Amino acid sequence: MFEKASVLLIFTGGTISMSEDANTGALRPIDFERLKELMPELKKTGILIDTIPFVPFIDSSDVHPPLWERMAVTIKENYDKYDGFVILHGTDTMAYSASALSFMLANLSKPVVFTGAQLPIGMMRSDAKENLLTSIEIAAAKENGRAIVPEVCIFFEDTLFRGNRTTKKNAEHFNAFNSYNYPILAKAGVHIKYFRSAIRYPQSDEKLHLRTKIDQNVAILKLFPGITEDMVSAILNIPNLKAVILETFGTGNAPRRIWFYNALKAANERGIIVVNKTQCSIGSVEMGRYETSLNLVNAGVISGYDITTEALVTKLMYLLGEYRAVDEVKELLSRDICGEMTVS
Ligand code: ASN
Repeated sequence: MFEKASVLLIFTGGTISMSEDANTGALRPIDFERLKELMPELKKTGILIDTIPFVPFIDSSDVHPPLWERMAVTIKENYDKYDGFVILHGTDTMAYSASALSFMLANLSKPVVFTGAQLPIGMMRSDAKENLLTSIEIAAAKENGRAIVPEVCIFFEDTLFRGNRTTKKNAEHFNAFNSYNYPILAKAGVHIKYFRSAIRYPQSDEKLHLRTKIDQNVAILKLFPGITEDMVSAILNIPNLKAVILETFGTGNAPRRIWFYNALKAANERGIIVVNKTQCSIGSVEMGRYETSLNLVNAGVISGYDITTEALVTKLMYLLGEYRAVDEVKELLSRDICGEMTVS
C-alpha cells in the first residue's frame, strides 16, 4: 500500500512567524494558532504534517546552545515517526543553528531542512509560504525508499544549501544565504532539481545518535591593520578561554609583529587552541604560502581551510564539549567531520 510521506515541522520563531506591533510598529512573534490560519496550504500538500511549536517563538538573535540541544533532542525523539524534518527559524543565526545541528546529529539519514523568511508571513509579498512549502517537499522527498537529501540543510528563495556551508549574506533581498565554498544541493524551479554529486549520503548504517555537549569558551579575534597588543592580549587572556578563531587576511595572513607572535605562542602553550580562518568569503587558508602566515604555523596555529565562521564556532563548541584532550580536539578540527570544510 502507498504510504503518505510525513514531515515534522518544528517552529522556533523568526520573521516568518512575526507581525507588526500595533503600538510600536516593531516586529514581534505571533502565536502558533494564527500562523496555522495564515497557511491553509499546509493541508493541501498531500504530505502528513505534524507540528511542534517551541513556545514562546523567538527572534533568532536570542538563540543559544540549549536551543540547539532542544532541536536535536526533538528530532531524535521523533526520528522513526517521520520521513523528514523542517525547522522554522529566524534568518539571523540560522547558519549557526544549521551548523550546530550538523555536528549534533551523528549518522543522520533523513533530511533536516531549516527555512524562514525575510518578510512576515501575513505580509502581501512575504517569501514565507514558498520557502516553507518547498522545504516540506524536500524533507519528504525519497527515491527507492531512501531520503534524497539526508543532510542538515537550509532552503531559501529557490536554493537548497548544505547547512554548515552557509552564511547569511543579505539583510534586504529574498536570497538571504549563500554557500561560497561548496556547490548548492538543489534548485527549485518548475521542478526541484537535485545535484546528487554534491549531496552527502550516510557513511555507515549506524543509527542516529546525539552529541549535544557544548563548551562555549570560544572567542573570535578579527584582525585589522592597527590592532593593538592590548586588544589581542585582552582576548587571549579571557578567563577559561579554550579556543580562538583568528580571522586573518587573504589566504590566512597576519602581521609579523614579534609581540603578536609571542602572544599566540604563549596562548598555545597554555593549551588554548587557535584556528586560522580567512576573512574572505571565498577560498581557503593556505598556511605557509606567504611569510606572513609562517609565523602562525610556528606559534602553533592550525588551519581552518575553507570553513565558515558559523561552522567553526559550532565545531569548536561541539569538539570542546565532547572531547577533553587538546590534542584530540586539534586532530578532529583538522578533519572534515560532516562536509563542513575541504581539507586541501
Ligand atoms: N530577526 C529575524 C530573526 O532572525 C530576521 C529574520 O528571520 N528574517 O529572527
